[in-house]
Amino acid sequence: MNPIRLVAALFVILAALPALAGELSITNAWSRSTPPGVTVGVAYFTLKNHTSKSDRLLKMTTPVASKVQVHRTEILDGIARMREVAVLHVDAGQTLEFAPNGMHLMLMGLKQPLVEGTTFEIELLFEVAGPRNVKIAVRKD
Ligand SMILES: [Cu+2]
Repeated sequence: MNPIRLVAALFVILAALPALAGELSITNAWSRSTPPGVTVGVAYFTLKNHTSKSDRLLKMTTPVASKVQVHRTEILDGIARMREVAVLHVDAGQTLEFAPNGMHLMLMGLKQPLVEGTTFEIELLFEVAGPRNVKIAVRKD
């Protein structure tokens, strides 16, 4: 198969994926590189609950940090503050965007700098959908 046909075939397969009902998906996962000595990092992604059931995030772990939390950035009187979202709910059919200045995953106690061009994994455990292992691509800050 020539490369163009292969790409076209892959595209058809990828385009068909959202049609598979019942998926809780995490896409576009990325993080920022961190300078040496910095012990906190972030991760962003798009979380889509294509299932017919509401779900809840129970737990997150990653080899690169001692703790992962869901945070929300709020601007109050021109000052950005981060608050922990103690329990993250995602309704049936809901899409949640984790993005700069909004919701994000906060990686605390980084064990190593996050280096541009590398990837790391975060395992998210959902009450209904079960575990999701997400590969996070580190970009330049
Ligand atoms: Cu934060």
